[in-house]
Amino acid sequence: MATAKPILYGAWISSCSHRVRIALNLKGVDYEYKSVNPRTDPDYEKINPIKYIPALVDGDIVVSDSLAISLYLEDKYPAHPLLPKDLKRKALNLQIANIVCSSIQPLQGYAVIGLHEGSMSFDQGLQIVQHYIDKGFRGLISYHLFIVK
Ligand SMILES: N[C@@H](CCC(=O)N[C@@H](CS)C(=O)NCC(=O)O)C(=O)O
Repeated sequence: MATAKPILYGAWISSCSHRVRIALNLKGVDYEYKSVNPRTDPDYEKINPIKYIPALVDGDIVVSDSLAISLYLEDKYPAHPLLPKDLKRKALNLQIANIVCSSIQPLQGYAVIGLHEGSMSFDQGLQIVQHYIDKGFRGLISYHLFIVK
C-alpha cells in the first residue's frame, strides 16, 4: 500500500511556510500543499491549536513550527542534509535558524503588529518591523562572518 504524502499547511505570504517548502524541496520529498488563512479558516485550529502556519501532517503526527518541522524532516530524510556534520558549524546554523524563527520573524509579524492595528499608525508599525529586522540581520551578518573564518 502506498504511503500517504505529508501535507503542508501554509500560505504564499508566510516566510515560515517558505522555510519548510525549501526544506521539503531540498530533500526531494513529495508532499501535498494546502493553502490556509490561519486566522479565518475555522477548521485549521483542529490541525494546529495555536493557529499559526506552517504545520506538517505526516500520517498520524502533526508537527508545527518551521524549525521543529525542518529538524523532523532532517531526521526522517537524512539524504541531502540541511545541517553540517561539524559540531561547531551545526551549532551556528541552529543558532541562526532559531534567531530567525524566534528573535526576528515573530516580533515583526502579524501576531505583534496586527494586535495593535487601529491603535498605532502605519509608520509606527513600520518602525517596529524595521527595528527587529535591522537588529536581527546585523546579528546574522556577524555570525556569518564568524562561520566563514
Ligand atoms: N516560530 C514559528 C512562527 C509561526 C508564525 O508566526 N507564522 C505566521 C506566518 S509566517 C502566522 O501563522 N501568522 C498568523 C498570525 O499571526 O495570526 C515558525 O517558525 O513556524
